[in-house]
Amino acid sequence: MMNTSKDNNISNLLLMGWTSHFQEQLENFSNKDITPARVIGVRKNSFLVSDGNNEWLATVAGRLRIDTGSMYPVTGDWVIMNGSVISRVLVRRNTLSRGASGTRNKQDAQPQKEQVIAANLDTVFIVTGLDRDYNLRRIERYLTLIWNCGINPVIILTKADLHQEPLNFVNEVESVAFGVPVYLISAYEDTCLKSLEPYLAKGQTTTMVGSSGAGKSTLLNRLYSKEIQLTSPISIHDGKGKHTTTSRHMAVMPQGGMLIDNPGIREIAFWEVDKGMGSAFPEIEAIGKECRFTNCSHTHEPGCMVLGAVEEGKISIDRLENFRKMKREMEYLSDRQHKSADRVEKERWKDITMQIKTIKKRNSGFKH
Ligand SMILES: Nc1nc2c(ncn2[C@@H]2O[C@H](COP(=O)(O)OP(=O)(O)OP(=O)(O)O)[C@@H](O)[C@H]2O)c(=O)[nH]1
Ligand SMILES: [Mg+2]
Ligand SMILES: [Zn+2]
Repeated sequence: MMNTSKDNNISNLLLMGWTSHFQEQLENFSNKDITPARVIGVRKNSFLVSDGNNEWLATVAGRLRIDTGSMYPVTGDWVIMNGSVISRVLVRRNTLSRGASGTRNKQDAQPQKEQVIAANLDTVFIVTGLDRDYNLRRIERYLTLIWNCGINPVIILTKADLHQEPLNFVNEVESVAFGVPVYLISAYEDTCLKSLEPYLAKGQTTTMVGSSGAGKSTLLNRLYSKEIQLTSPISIHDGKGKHTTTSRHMAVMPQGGMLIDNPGIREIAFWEVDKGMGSAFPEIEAIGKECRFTNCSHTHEPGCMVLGAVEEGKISIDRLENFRKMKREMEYLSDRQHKSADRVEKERWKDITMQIKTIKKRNSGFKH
């Protein structure tokens, strides 16, 4: 059979991560002559899209802009194009989401809005520099965030060249990572970069999260073998990055897959509440099942097995404190999400009651 241009297009899409999940959504379109594309960059209201053959700039249809819900296109989204206008965002496989910063109010310590960092991901690299950026508790937070979103985390410890014995960090991180792969790399010395290649293979989409200055863009450049992203030194005063990367950009890598660079994250606020805690703190959850009280908060209760494990040195108190803090945040979020679901239900009943009233009125009018 001849290779038609349509077949060519599909094979290009497959390389970019197109799957049956997206193909099936096309079956619902009556017009069969449609162009799917992937959002590979977002800057305010302009989007860079690619069909694997060409890249072009796009805007969104007015309808999508009004409906500012979570279906506004983000980097990694698969969309339906109408020339240079995005007319539809296809249902996502997953999203890496967090609570948007700056959306808390006084009464509420938790964020009010979701921020989707990227969509349709296979892996998230947690990039940590082995300088002042290194922080076990922050790694635990990232793990919880990513597990909550149902995506696979991978931990990358970079700047290994700064230390004589960088393996000590790996051992420490592995003790809180519970089977999550940990890679020790140096973007300066190209150490172990080859071991990251499976995450960049054809059809794979990976995104990077981490603080500003962690070394995300430097890593992308090294893996790409070309300086495609700007980088800049961290401040000598506080060791923090300068927020060099300001937009989300997806690079189609020479290895065949896609790697998304992100701006440094200042604050890891949760949005999704799912299995994250259980996956990030499996030993606390397991020991916690043996506590005397089923809803034990592992703070002061008699017969608390978790506190016992801390006493015996099996669990560090810092780790337990981080667990408790996150648990409180999750409970609060889930509580609020249930409350708002209740509110929606109440409003629905209000509507129905109104409709019944109108019908009754109309009917009584007929009698006269
Ligand atoms: N010693 C050492 N320095 C590194 C390494 N990787 C990155 N750096 C340096 O760390 C600094 C910050 O790197 P960037 O890649 O700009 O960091 P980023 O994570 O992209 O930061 P933002 O874009 O601000 O979020 C730069 O000066 C890099 O040269 C490494 O492997 N070893
Ligand atoms: Mg950067
Ligand atoms: Zn307990």
